[in-house]
Amino acid sequence: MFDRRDFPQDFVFGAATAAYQIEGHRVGGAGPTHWDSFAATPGNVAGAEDGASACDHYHRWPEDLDLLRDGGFDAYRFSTSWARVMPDGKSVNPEGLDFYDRLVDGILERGLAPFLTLYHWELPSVLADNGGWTNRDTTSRFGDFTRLIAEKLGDRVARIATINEPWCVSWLSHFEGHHAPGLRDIRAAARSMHHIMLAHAEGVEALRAAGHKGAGIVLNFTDVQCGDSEGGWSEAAARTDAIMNRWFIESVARGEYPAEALEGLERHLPKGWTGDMARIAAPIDWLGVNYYSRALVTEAPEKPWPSTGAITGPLPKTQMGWEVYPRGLSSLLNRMADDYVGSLPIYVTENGMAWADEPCDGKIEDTARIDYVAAHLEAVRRSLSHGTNIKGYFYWSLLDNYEWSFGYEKRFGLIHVDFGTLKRTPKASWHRFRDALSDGRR
Ligand code: IFM
Repeated sequence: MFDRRDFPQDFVFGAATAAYQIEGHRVGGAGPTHWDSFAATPGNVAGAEDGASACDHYHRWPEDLDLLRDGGFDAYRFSTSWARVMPDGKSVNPEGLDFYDRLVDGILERGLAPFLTLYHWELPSVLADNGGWTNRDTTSRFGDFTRLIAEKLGDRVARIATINEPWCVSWLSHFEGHHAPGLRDIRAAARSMHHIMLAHAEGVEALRAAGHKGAGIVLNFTDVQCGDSEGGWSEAAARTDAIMNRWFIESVARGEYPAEALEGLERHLPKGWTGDMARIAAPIDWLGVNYYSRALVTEAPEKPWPSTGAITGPLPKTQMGWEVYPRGLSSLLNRMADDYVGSLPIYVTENGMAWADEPCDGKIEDTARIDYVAAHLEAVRRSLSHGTNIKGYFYWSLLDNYEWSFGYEKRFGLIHVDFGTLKRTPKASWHRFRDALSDGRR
């Protein structure tokens, strides 16, 4: 079982959310996003559900922040919706900006540290109409958005991440078609993979220009393994690792894209891309690591590049069908430090599991989640003993919420949300965190 006292004094425990997944997008003058139209297209999202009402955090944020504070947490990771703040991608919606202003004050008033993510996927529709992340101009617009947020909130938010999970924004959304805009096109994928990293560069530059000293990025990593031979490595695994993991960390840490990914993507990249790499590799102040599971990859020579397939592993799975594999977290954290970022502070910015939680006599006994967290925190401890400079752990997610193309069925929260009444009920895992964090509070 986990306990705050088993971690360094300054180790931060938090929980994470994202704007579109919890706020309720139809209120407060927010503009349409590419997720609204993606969800309205039959077959894309379970039940064609969207983020229009979500958890109504827009109105209920004081109650949600109270639950975070009462759970003994130190920090809150949230995101700012671009389409709420700049509904047409250009002009400012003062109501949207004020919402985040009050939210940040509310976080601070409760003694929590705000960790802000600028882009967690709700691209304003007008920018999507112009090609979204396949269009270089979107990266400059992202710079404008960053400047606005930095100016309004930068004085009170010590850590600001530019992009959440660029692999999901680009490959998953433009090659695999699982997320908005739902494309399955290798050229669009390659361009968006480069432009999302360039947007990160624009974001860091805007933060620096505003004098901000806590710029970071949140990357999602999967422990890629060879599915054809246990414990082995293969070219298919190397290609997948290059596309899922190395593309993003190597561009930030070294200003390079891996050869195993360029072999299929280079011919589709925008002209002059190499000229952007030094900007992408500008120093950052911290790295966010999101981790959920491993991937078992097979060779699939019958398919076009990257000619890979996947197999389902034998380990116990979460409601998402993802294997529970805590060992992958320690090896990825150590890999980040050993191969890429050295002693740069690393935060586990997301880790958590979905489970089909339903209240029984007013209680939710999510012991599987408690075990999941304990095993992953143990993995973090192993990395700390290895010498990796991990400064915090954020559970995903504070609340059950809109799980993108899965709609509202997959429940990741420490707090159950009844999507009919919007009633919040803390699960046993929230109580477990409270016991672990409140004792020995600094
Ligand atoms: O819900 C998502 C989140 O928006 C980004 N990281 C993964 C989570 C679970 O799928």
